[in-house]
Amino acid sequence: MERLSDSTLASADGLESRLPRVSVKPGIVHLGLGAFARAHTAVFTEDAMLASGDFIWGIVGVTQRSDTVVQQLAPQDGLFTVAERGDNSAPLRVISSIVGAVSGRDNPEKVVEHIAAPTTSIVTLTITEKGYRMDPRTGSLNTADGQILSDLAGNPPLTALGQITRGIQQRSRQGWGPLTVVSCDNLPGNGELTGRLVRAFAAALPDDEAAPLLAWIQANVTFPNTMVDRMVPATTPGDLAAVEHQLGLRDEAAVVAEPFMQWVIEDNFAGRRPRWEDAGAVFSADVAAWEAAKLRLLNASHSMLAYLGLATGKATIADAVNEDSFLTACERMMFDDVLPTIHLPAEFDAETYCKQVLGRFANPALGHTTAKVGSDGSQKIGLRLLSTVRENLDAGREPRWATLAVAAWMRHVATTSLEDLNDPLAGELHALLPADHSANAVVPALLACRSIFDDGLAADAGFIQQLKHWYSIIDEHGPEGLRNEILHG
Ligand code: CS2
Repeated sequence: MERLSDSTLASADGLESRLPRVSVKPGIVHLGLGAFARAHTAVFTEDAMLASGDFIWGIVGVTQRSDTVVQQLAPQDGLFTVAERGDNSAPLRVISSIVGAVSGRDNPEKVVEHIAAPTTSIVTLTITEKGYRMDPRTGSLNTADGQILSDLAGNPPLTALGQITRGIQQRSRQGWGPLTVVSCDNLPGNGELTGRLVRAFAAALPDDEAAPLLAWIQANVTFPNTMVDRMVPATTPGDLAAVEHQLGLRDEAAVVAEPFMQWVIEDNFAGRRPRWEDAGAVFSADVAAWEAAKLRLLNASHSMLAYLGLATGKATIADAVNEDSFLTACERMMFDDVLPTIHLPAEFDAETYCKQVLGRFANPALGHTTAKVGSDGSQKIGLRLLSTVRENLDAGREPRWATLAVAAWMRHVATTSLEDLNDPLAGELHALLPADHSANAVVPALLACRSIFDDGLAADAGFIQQLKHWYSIIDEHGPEGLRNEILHG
């Protein structure tokens, strides 16, 4: 079967590239060219270009650790399809906003050059939580990270933070214009955080480099906060075959996604930007509240379903949420534990939001696996669950449901082999695990992980007791016992 490309698409029936490809010029560098970026940022940017007729926002995408996506997109001239799954899905669509793809691992200097280029005004990033190389204890850059140290020493930068900061440095030396760095990851205050990490990287350079660079960043670079939302499972061989059947061409870079997508952005741009609002993005001054609500309601419930599902043999999030006790646990966490602790954005109807989120989880066509959502737990549970736990404990309340999710994560860590535990801290977590995998042994052992739990949480008697309770229910009483405890305990 022929590959999707500009020339094969032109001669195929039916689908076409909506953008006039020869007119599209690069204006954005995107770090982290995974499935989410292709199904979200690339689609919003294409729609903004189509709506405004301003074609200077082509995306140069950069892969981080593996060059697979570059290999997939290169023979396809950057084209790929988005296949929506579920009720109200739009027809299959070819996206053509990616005008170049670079392997950051193999060509870090090219990445720096692209960020420094005078035509680039924006860097967007979807590098996942672990890509930020943050020290969870300080909330700042982990300057003990070997890769960060190597980037600071002046080697071709392999971390996103190194690439961005070196790109800005080159820009400042060449006197090019301002730059806006737009984080699109699920982190509270993602823009502020990125700014803090970039400044920390710059400050750690030798004095004669640090001072002018920090001054230039202060005057020329902004870091708006954003909230992104779209569920994008990993593409399967079956998905690729279905796209091929429909398209009549082979697309190795196809992505599948739910029909829903949302982007809330703070209007804090240092220079020009695409008219993303014409593509449905919302500009808001209250992005931090949007992000907190999304992380602690949607992502926290997603993680809860993933670990409860993994404990009871449910392969997908839809399977997990179809278990009525797990649905109940999510609702109780949202209403009893989360909503009392967050400040909601104006015009945010919590009841409608939670209902819509749970409906989206139940999408039977999406195939979002519990294994995928459950990956990188060490990077996610602090932001999604432990903030809720901490704030309830501080207010004298018992966060029963958020604690269930944390206990289910602990059980997942304790019952998954080191090779199978998909987590950057897998080694550290396994080293902490005792030989005995009972609640009394595992809970204190994992609470000792200071990259996740602070001293206060690790010493809270009520939290420890509740964790042991839920852990032993999952561990000893099986799916029926768990169900009973959630519904009638
Ligand atoms: C998920 C998110 O994998 C995960 O951790 O919770 O990727 C989730 O699908 C998105 O944030 C939805 O916007």
